[in-house]
Parts: sequence; C-alpha cells; structure tokens
Amino acid sequence: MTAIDHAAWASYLLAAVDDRSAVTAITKQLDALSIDDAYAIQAALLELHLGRGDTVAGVKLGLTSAAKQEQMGVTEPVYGWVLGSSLIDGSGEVDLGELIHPRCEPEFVFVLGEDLAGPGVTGEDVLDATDCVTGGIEVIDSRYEAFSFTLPDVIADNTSAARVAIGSGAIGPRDADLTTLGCVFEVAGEVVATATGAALLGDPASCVAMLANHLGKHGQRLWAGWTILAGAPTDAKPLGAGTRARARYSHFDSVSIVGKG
Ligand code: OOG
Ligand code: MG
Repeated sequence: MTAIDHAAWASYLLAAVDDRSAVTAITKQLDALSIDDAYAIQAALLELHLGRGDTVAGVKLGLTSAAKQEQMGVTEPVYGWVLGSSLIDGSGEVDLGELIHPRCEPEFVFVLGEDLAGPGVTGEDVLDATDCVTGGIEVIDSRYEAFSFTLPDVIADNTSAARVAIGSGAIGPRDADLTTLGCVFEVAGEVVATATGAALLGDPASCVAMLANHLGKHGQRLWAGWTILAGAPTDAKPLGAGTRARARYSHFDSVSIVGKG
C-alpha cells in the first residue's frame, strides 16, 4: 500500500475552501484512509491555515449527539480546530459568498481557565478547569459534495468547521447542572429543534474530557483561555440568504446569526 500524502490532501481541502466549491470525498479516491491518517491530514491543514497567519482559538467536538450522528450517518465523535478567523462578530452576519453550502447548529461552549492534559481527564476535571460555560451557534460547511462523508473524510476536513458565534451571559461551570441546560433552536422564526445538555453523550463535560484525552494521545493539550465547542445537541439546518437562526438557552443569552448573500 502506498503511503498517504497528508500535505497533498490538506492542500486539496484548502483549495475547496478557497474556491468555495465542493470536492469529491477523499475515501472515494483511496482504497483506505485510517483515522490516524485522517487526523494527520487535519494537522497538515491546520499548518496551512497557520501559515496564512490564522490562529487557534480553541477546539471542537462534533457528532457527540444522537441527532447529529443520525443526520450525518457517522456514529463516532470527531475533534477539530476552531480557527481565530472563524469567529463571527457581534453583528451575527455570515457572508455566504465565502462558503459552499453552510448549515447552522446550536453549541454548548466551554471557556477554559486552566490547561487540561489527557490521559485520564474526567468530567469533574473539566469542571475544575473551566472558567465559564455559554451558548453559541456553529456554522459548518463540509468541503465535500452533497455534504456527504465517512468518518475519516470529516476528520480530514477539520470536522466541517467554518464559522462560530459565541454568545454572552456565560455561567460558572457549577452554577447549573449542565445536563439539564435547555436549548430551543429557531430558524426563520420557527422552532426547529429542542435539546438539553444531556443530548451530548449524557453530559457535555464528559465530551470535553474525551477531547482532552484524545489530544493527550497526540501529545497535545487544551490550553487555558481556549474556547471549546462540545458539539451540537440538535441536527443542523441550512443557512440561506436572509435566514436568521437563533438559539435560545435556559441559562445563557440567546445567540443569533443571519446569512448574508
Ligand atoms: C460534522 C461536524 C459536526 C457537531 O457539532 O456535531 C459538528 C458535520 O456535521 O458536518 O460540528
Ligand atoms: Mg458543531
């Protein structure tokens, strides 16, 4: 078997971002793509972004809820990078001209006050290290045709990360039971989904622990100050021109974005 050229596949995916044009899934072009190779492509892609002057604002989990796993047909959580350039400003405006076929989804967001390094990190360790928890909306934009992929494809593609709005009104990590935090997701004024924190594999803090333990295996850690997306508790909805999406949370301020195109 020939070795996978991680840098070449990273360039392939970055070109899709630059061209705003979906590309054929990598696994449709190879006999096999291992999870380790997929994360190696993701790492090479991050290097390309950093080489252009981007920064790491944090890390994200994906596919941590049954709703998301069923929507995407992938049954394992994934981990990716949150780039500084992906943060949506207070206007909530998302320039659709920069994206391929964006979808939006609510997110539970952790801001770390201390570093967390796996292995052996637990949900309690996550609460100890967390400065605050808040709500957000992530805009995902798979670089693959028809938003269709297998587990290694979506890992290589930095878990479809594109943009994210981080909300205000954060609470302390032990100010509420994170499993019962509520989220009402509205698109174009209609309630399209509802969920609680427990939708994230039973407990959002345990999801962040999984992330810290995953990074530990790669000799990396979660750094104090980083923003961590624990994953969408509902399925994602298309973000079209003029579409306003709003996530209303039981314990944080509402977060609102609008597609501009
Ligand atoms: C993968 C990204 C998943 C989440 O919160 O579950 C994700 C995708 O659905 O394209 O960000
Ligand atoms: Mg997400």
